[in-house]
Amino acid sequence: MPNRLNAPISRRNFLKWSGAAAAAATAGGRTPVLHALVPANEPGTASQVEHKFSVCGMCLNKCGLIARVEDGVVTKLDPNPKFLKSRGMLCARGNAGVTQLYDPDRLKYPLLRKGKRGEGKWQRISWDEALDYAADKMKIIAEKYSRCGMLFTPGSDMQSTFVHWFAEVFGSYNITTHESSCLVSRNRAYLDTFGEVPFSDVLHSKYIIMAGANRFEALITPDSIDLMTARKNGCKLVVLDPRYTKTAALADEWYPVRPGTDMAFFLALAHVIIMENLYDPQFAAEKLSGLNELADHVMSCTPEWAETEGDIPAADIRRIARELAAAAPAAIVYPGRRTSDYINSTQIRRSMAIVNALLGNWDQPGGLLGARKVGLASPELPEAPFYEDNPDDRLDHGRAHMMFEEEGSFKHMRDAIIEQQPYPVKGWFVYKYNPMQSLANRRKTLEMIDKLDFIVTVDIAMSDTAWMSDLVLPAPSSLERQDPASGLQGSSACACVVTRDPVVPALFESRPVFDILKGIAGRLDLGEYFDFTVADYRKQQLRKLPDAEKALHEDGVYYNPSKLYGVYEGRVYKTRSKKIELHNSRYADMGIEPMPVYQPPRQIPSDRFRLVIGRNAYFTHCSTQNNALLHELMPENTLWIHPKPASRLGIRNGSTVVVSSAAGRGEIKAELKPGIRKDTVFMGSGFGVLSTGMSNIFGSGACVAELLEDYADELSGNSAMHETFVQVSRKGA
Ligand SMILES: Nc1nc2c(c(=O)[nH]1)N[C@H]1C(S)=C(S)[C@@H](COP(=O)(O)OP(=O)(O)OC[C@H]3O[C@@H](n4cnc5c(=O)[nH]c(N)nc54)[C@H](O)[C@@H]3O)O[C@H]1N2
Ligand SMILES: Nc1nc2c(c(=O)[nH]1)N[C@H]1C(S)=C(S)[C@@H](COP(=O)(O)OP(=O)(O)OC[C@H]3O[C@@H](n4cnc5c(=O)[nH]c(N)nc54)[C@H](O)[C@@H]3O)O[C@H]1N2
Ligand code: SF4
Ligand SMILES: [Mo]
Repeated sequence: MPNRLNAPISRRNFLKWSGAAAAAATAGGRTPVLHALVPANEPGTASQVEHKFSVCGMCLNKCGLIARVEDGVVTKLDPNPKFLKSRGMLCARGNAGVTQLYDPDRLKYPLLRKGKRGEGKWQRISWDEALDYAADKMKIIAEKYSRCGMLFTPGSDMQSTFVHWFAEVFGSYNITTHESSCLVSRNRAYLDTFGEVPFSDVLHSKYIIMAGANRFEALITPDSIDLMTARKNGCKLVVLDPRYTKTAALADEWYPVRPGTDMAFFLALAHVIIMENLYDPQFAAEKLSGLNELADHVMSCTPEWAETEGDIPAADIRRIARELAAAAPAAIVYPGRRTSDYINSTQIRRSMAIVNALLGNWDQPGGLLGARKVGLASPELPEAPFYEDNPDDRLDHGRAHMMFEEEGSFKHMRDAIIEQQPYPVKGWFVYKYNPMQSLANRRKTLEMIDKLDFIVTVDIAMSDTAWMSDLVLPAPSSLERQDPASGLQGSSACACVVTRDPVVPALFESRPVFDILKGIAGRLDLGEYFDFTVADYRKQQLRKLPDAEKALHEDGVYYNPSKLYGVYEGRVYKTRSKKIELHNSRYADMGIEPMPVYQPPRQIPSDRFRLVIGRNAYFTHCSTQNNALLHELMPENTLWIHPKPASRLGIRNGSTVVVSSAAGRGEIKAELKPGIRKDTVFMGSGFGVLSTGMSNIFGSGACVAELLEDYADELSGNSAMHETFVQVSRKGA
């Protein structure tokens, strides 16, 4: 019998609400969870209402919020109007933060696996037992396989810095984050062109090309909101996407580009801009390196050629190039964020960066801006110990040409663990990360898990990764913990500092990862490296910002005023040539194409479709599908398919279809969408879960991580999740 995990909870105060919340959540009413949380006051007694600042933790944007706390219960979250990055917005997911806090499916106490991995048999244990167990296992692994025998994977979070610090003092450099399933190709491309990763001054832009990004559903503040304001102010928006997204729907022009061919479009834009002399010659002479080489390179990349590759009409490409150049420098090829899509994603994004370079938009209003200094100081921590018996390199070293040293690639790390080459890794510490759902090829993740002796997951819910672990530790949600300070950037909106203090005390037996790591460090004789509190750490971070504590207390955010444009006046770019590199000589030295060379994507076999992935506005990756409020908006995922091929296959709207790839198989309902290319299908993530601890969604939809093959970007090692071809058939056909 699977363990449902919503067994009685320990905090007496909470009992009077949680039972009602659980009933409401499973009944699936529209707002009863929130109503159920409001305590029933005795007639005539007024409730005590407090308002507390915090920062939303429902996704990575960290929007400022004000929590309304009534008699110790959070009843509503409102946006913090002084928080410029989100422009006074809290999205649907942000509002559903209350439901996350009081979710009956939350993990409540430490659990030790009893049966086989994935069988769902758990034993409740005490924190002392849990920390002893974790420390013992890690000690055995360090002794047997070296300290690098432990892998650490912190997710995107304000406390993740402590996981990095723990890995360092424990002595393992095998640490990867979500970044190698997310944005490392974009970062690589812009670092290797401009010397840094830019922000987009969307608000002041006059012309934006958005390719492979969906800002009105995949929310990035302030860009999503600024794009709306910019549009009202006359900014033109051109979207390239094989599907008709909400962003496409709100654009001036939408082109259902053939997936994987964007580089042809951007090389053609460069062709027109150079051949028609539409760039600023002074900017080019002063700031660009390799213009002649680029001119030769794009000579044959005509709009007519690009049309045959990407299905975007040549006349439109030529017109767009001219319009874009006329709007420059307040014109942007939007750099995007998730670029875990193709095996040549770094070079695709390089072609986009190169067009930005030709627009002369760097450091200009309405263009691309370099990062500003927020002013946080690095806390002074003791020097981490050095362990002589460690291997020379990270486990995934050398598996891609240009991986980031400190990040590596989780896809390659997983392969290396399966192969046990060049050395065995046997333990895994997972924090706020769910690769069983977010990493392509779930079967391979299971294969990796089979090779491991010990897995510990720290999460708020029984994610699929927790489900496969040996030890599961309950963490408080973002509203219940004290976090370090975090510096945020966001185009022209801000360079600011935020932090968190508990809005309500931590529920159940949950403990912040800082306390968990400190507890394990103490048991491993590494206690001296964790001889501080989160408050001490934060104080040190803020030591160079004398006004910050007061501002954080009074406004919930601290701004460090800094120059916005013209920051690069008199400065050199952080590249080898000290200029913007259209031609990258470092690449040439390494045997990598110094300029993006177009490679047509692999042909889709006639009986298959290309599977593409992406988000909608109410789910964060794979972590909010089970949230009672958001679950109502989309109770399961579907397969978007064009009506023409659907009719050929006898598939109707709502038919259950079988989707299969070289990696796996799934059953899912079809959603007929005229706004998707006929050769492409789309699937959202986070469903088809293995964990019965996700009570709202268990048994619903299909798992896209099961279907995706694990290709990788050759340069950055980023996951390449748009390279999978699938067969689709009506179930029972
Ligand atoms: N609501 C919500 N907002 C989020 C997140 C979330 O989970 N939920 N996550 C945050 C994070 S971590 C990230 S990285 C960002 C991601 O932000 P984005 O990168 O903007 O988001 P995606 O939804 O992955 O959008 C990729 C789009 O590319 C399209 N596409 C696929 N193949 C091609 C192609 O070959 N060419 C072109 N031109 N388009 C193609 C897909 O159809 C999809 O619409 O969103 C952030 N914001
Ligand atoms: N199919 C598919 N795969 C993708 C993507 C996609 O669009 N489609 N997008 C890719 C991208 S861009 C990214 S960034 C990655 C994201 O990949 P992940 O980081 O793995 O995704 P999340 O859903 O954010 O998973 C976070 C985990 O953190 C837990 N969690 C949430 N809040 C807290 C908290 O306060 N404390 C703790 N301890 N745990 C918490 C959640 O329960 C969940 O298990 O996925 C990548 N993979
Ligand atoms: S975009 Fe939405 S979910 Fe993300 S931090 Fe902001 S309010 Fe929260
Ligand atoms: Mo991401």
